[in-house]
Amino acid sequence: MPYDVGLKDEIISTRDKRLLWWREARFGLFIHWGLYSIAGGVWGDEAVEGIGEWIMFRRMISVKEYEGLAKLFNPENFDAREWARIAVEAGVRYLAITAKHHDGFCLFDSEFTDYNVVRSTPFGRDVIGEISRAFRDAGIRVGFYYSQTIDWHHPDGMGNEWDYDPWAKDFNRYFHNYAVPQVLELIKKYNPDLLWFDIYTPTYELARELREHVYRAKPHVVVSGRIDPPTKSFYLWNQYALRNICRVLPMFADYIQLGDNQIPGHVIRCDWEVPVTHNDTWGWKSIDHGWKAPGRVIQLLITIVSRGGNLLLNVGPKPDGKFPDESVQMLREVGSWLKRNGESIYGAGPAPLEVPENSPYMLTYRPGRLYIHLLAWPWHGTLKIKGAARVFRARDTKILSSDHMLETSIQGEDILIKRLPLRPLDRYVTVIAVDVEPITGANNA
Ligand code: JFZ
Repeated sequence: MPYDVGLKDEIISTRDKRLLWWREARFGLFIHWGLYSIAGGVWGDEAVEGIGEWIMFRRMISVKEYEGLAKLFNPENFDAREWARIAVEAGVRYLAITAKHHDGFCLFDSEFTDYNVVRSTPFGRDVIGEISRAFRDAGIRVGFYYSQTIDWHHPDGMGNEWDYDPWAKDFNRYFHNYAVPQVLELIKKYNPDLLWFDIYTPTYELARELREHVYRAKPHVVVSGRIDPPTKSFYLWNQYALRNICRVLPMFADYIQLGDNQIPGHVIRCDWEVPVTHNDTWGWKSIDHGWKAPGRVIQLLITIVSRGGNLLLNVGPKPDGKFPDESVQMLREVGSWLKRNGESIYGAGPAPLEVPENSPYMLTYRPGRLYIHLLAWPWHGTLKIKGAARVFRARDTKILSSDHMLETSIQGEDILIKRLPLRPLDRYVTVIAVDVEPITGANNA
């Protein structure tokens, strides 16, 4: 069916306006919570390998048996306002929470299935509704993760061939009569700022149809990269293609979604985001203790923003509704660093300057100000920013979090930062802010 060229042009021409808040935000909170959180990576007293939310698939648990978890969903410690308070303290600017993951269980009161938190659990409360209100009241943009293709519960969804006969499946019926109506239901009921689709839409036509439905329902909702058809993955996993990814992606989305925990080794000068786990699973696993230290998360945030992207950092709440203590502590530390240095992250992006391999610093930039993030301390008191004098004239220079003024000078094509204190001023990453004037016509990015 020929597509509506006018609508395509309108969707693409309004993308920049839609992304204004998202480009400023830079740091989002991902939450994976559902029936898999009750299993916690264990089934039949046996630890199950891999990411926790895939337990139904890994053990090919029957729909009937897995549905039994719904009877156990009663998170007595769940408090959406507590989650929102932790998120504010962490300095996140937007949220993406699993409204429906691949297991098909809905954390919202859907009229299209009783397999949801309100109608099928002793808890009986509309989690997505409570979360949406609490986070919006806290000033955080609200987004929903929605699995539009894989659905191990629905007979026509993709991915469950152990309960259902693949010959009998009708995916188009699933997509048109269930997935798209549920997405529109989420928009109508909860008014999200972002829809985070996963893991792809099978064909160009279906991806285009879903994009058009969403745009018509709410033009300014931001749509993540995994609405795009599966060919998008070919570009993600080829290093040469990744360098040129802005030529082809996003297709129907508003920004590119890299692979899970995929940190590019170079700047990508268009809109992209990477989802990152705190440990090694998205959904809670009681046996996964591989927590990233706060300093590691801060360095990941700096790396991602310095290469042009957004960090979507995940928390997998426990079955009782509490965030893991390790996640609360990490988020508190990241938030305290952002309170001191957030100007170098929020609304910042890559500098018009290549950073040599293995540099002891990373750069972010906004017009008029260059931010130097020190990964290793220059103990001799002087720091060389390679090639910077080709691009900028340096003016006032200071330690961002303390206003401690520093001196600069030019050495060939480099800018030298001098009179650095004898030891790092920040327990994680000290940031230097350099007021700069671009040298017209110069850019060696
Ligand atoms: C998907 C989900 O299957 C997973 O459970 C989790 O929600 C994660 C955030 O998203 O996993 C993916 C999807 C896409 C890629 C990798 C893992 N990819 O494109 O490389």
